[in-house]
Amino acid sequence: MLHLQQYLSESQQQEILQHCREIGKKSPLFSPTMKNGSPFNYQMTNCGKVGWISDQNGYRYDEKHPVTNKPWQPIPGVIRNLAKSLAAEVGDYNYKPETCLINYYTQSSKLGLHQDNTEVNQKSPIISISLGDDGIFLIGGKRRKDPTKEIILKSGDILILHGESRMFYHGIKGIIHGTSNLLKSGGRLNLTIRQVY
Ligand code: MD3
Ligand code: FE
Repeated sequence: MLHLQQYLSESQQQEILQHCREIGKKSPLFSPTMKNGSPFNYQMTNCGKVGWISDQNGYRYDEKHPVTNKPWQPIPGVIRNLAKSLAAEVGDYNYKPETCLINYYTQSSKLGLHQDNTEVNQKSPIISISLGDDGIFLIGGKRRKDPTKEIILKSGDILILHGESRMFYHGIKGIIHGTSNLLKSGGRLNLTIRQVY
């Protein structure tokens, strides 16, 4: 795992945020549910050929927004190019950014410890971009019971999950409200770019 702290400048963060707002107009944030119907306590949307969704039928990559039933918007060029150059940093010169999951966390949001295993391709790196309030990120190991450590993800930070760390258990314990003024109404946005296939 590579943690690039304060990697993005203020203006790069603003530019990516603006793209997220545009995406949100056509593909609004939604609250996914688990198989048992209980909602996740954060909201999400996607861009790219496919997007990660979860509902009564379980989780999967789908070509359409679950509420509007319209195709996702393309991944903005700046985000695609950034992801490609970051993947190259860890030795993947053939990276295809196929999807970008946009998660939005408010004060009470969290994301329990889990492994990312929906992707057909579980070898390509995952690129994460943090914007807004600090996130308290937990990272463990390959087994759920492995000890975890806390890492604070700040606005402009990048995480690259590659090699062994790609399959490590991880989650978001919470966010620290009021630690950034990038988002006018507070909260934290995380963009996760993946090559799914
Ligand atoms: C570590 N998102 O969407 S991003 C997820 O902040 C997810 O929204 C968190 O976990 C968020 O699945 C964490 C950083 C991240 C992404 C993928 C990983 C960390 C990871 C995959 C393996 C290990
Ligand atoms: Fe994850």
